Amino acid sequence: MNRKKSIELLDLMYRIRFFEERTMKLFREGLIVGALHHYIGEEAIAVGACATAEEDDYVVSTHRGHGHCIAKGADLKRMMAELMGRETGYSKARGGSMHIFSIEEGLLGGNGIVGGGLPIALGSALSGQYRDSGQVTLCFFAEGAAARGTFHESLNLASLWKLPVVYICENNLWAATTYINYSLPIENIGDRASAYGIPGKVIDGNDVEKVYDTVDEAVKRARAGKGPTLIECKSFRHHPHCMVIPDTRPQDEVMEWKKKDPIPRFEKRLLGKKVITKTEMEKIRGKVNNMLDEAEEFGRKSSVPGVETVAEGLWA
Ligand SMILES: Cc1ncc(C[n+]2csc(CCOP(=O)(O)OP(=O)(O)O)c2C)c(N)n1
Repeated sequence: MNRKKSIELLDLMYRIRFFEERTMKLFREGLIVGALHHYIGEEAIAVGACATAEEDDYVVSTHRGHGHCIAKGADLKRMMAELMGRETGYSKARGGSMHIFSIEEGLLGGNGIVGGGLPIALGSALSGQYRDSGQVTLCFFAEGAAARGTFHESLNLASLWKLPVVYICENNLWAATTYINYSLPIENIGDRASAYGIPGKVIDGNDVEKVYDTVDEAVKRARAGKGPTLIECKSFRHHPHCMVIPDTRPQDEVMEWKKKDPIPRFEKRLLGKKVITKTEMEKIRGKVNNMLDEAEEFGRKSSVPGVETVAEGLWA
């Protein structure tokens, strides 16, 4: 991976991490309401995967979707405004954290329904194939969704029709408060690929370069008309399921995974290879912090939609 690309990936990982930290602060201040699921600890997956996509490729996200949106190029100001319930937000405050949608950026939305994104990705992949547009769909979901029927139905059809879609399973081991052993009888979700006759990979989801290389190969395969790939990325979220649920996970497990934090790990690798200096890193962090200051300010200054607009966007 060249220097420019490496720095771009690090920059995006900072954007996600700092965005998430800022939203925690705003939630505590009461400026963000509703469910807020943080992606901290999993940044390498969204960033590595989305960096392989073209601008007009599609991304289908989840309830834990801020990282996917930022990695695909969403505007931090409009995202923050959406979370703060302002009219300048991506969905004019109709969606909030879980429903950031932007067709211009190829973001086909987060989803409050676990496994709800899989059939949507099937549709967008079919659309890309039908129009012969060359567009690929990246479909993110987590291990909880791999136990749903939508997973089977989607992968079955996608394989049968050789649709241009890459399935990226973010396995963070816990579905809310349920440990993976209670809901899945196998260790690797990636192994299920063979049941659909497609390639399956099981990778370290905290290694951004590994994610990039693996998804890149799958995207090229999909674009060449050879069909889907299932990629399981092993990772962990650093924080509880969402802001209003206390952490029920063993704290020693959380501490162990924090040692594998994808950001310091990538920083260390880049410093070791002399791709970047500590001063340059500080500079990027400063820039991202400023962007977040601006996003917060934008949200604070934007108005809440007027009650007279409540029916806008609804079909009569
Ligand atoms: C169909 C459905 N069932 C249950 C829920 C409640 N719920 C919300 S998030 C969640 C856990 C999801 O776990 P996973 O898919 O592994 O994603 P993670 O939160 O770990 O990223 C559950 C059960 C839901 N939103 N949708």
